[in-house]
Amino acid sequence: MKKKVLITGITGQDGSYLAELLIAKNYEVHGLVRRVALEDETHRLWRIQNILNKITIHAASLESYASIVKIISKIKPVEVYHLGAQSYVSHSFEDEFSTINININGTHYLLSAIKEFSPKTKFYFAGSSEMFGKVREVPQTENTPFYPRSPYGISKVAGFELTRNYREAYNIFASSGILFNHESPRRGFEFVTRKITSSVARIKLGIQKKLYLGNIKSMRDWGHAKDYVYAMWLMLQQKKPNDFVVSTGEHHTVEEFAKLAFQEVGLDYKKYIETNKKLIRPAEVDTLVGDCKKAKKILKWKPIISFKQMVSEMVKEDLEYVKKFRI
Ligand code: NDP
Ligand code: GDR
Repeated sequence: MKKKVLITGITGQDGSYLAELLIAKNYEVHGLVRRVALEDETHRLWRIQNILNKITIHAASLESYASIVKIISKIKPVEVYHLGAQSYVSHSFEDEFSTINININGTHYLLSAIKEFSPKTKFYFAGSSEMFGKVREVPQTENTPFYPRSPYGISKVAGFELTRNYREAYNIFASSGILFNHESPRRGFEFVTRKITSSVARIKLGIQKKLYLGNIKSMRDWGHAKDYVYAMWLMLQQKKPNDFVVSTGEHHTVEEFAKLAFQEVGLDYKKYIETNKKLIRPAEVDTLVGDCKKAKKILKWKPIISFKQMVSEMVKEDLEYVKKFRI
């Protein structure tokens, strides 16, 4: 019999890659999807269109304990990957309350439902480098103290602590990945990398003139989502639950990303980029770079796709996308 797995956030960047990985590994894949998304399949389910006939979708809400209990007790999954979240840091300043509500309660409800109705289920929590925020040391490891700088970061610290507490207090197999930024052609358009690569494509094709950005000196440790979902799966295949930093160990500024992306199409980024103060966050996280020694040693994981390859892939796919849809 196939192993059953539940993914929250299956319609997102990571959820879609993880679902493909788990289908290939012969799991029976279930996804929690909110009803609003099901009502607008073309726009909201685009990342999983090609696998819709291979997965089972459950309409539910991370805001409702009752709906989560229903799914967990019905499926009793072997593994749960909890990726569903309000994941856009900027938006978390605009809507603190719903970010905190969805991100913390959603995690809490899942952990509680697992404890009560399926205690053997292994649980993965999508922690984030945003938990390090105003970094206490460079590079950041599993032992670096947290100092979140946004409602999003705060919600992820709470989720991380809940996950640890369920592991220690109730013996649940609950692990957290502390994942640094990871991107792909499936990244949401609001994040800086996709904003840049889609703008590069539109500028190259003559349908956009300028690209407005906020803090271009900000540094991120950018990896590829495909590599990172594999690390999530590895975490739940271990004998014991644990927390792992997943990163490349390399960091680049937003400006460097833009320079490379424009170079891909033979353009000089300086001619097209302008900064806009409105895009600067109330509190910024300037320098994130992770040390993933522990993941390398215990999970035998390492990133495969390089920064350059990733930027190139994103620009190429956006050129195709813009040519096709002219948007
Ligand atoms: P995305 O923003 O692409 O996907 C987020 C997912 O969460 C979507 O499926 C979305 O559904 C779902 N979601 C949002 N709100 C709700 C809600 N109220 N109820 C149910 N589902 C909801 O994120 P990523 O795939 O990039 O990230 C996956 C997880 O990993 C997130 O938790 C994120 O915070 C975390 N993370 C991401 C990193 C990255 O660099 N990508 C790094 C570190 C952590 P819908 O399609 O309906 O909007
Ligand atoms: P981040 O990603 O906040 O790191 O969170 P994002 O791509 O939004 O920002 C990265 C950096 O770029 C700077 N920046 C801009 N950002 C956006 N979105 N738009 C702009 O125009 C712009 N100009 C400059 C930002 O200030 C920031 O410093 C992502 C999300 O996936 C989280 O869910 C995840 O937890 C973290 O990565 C790790």
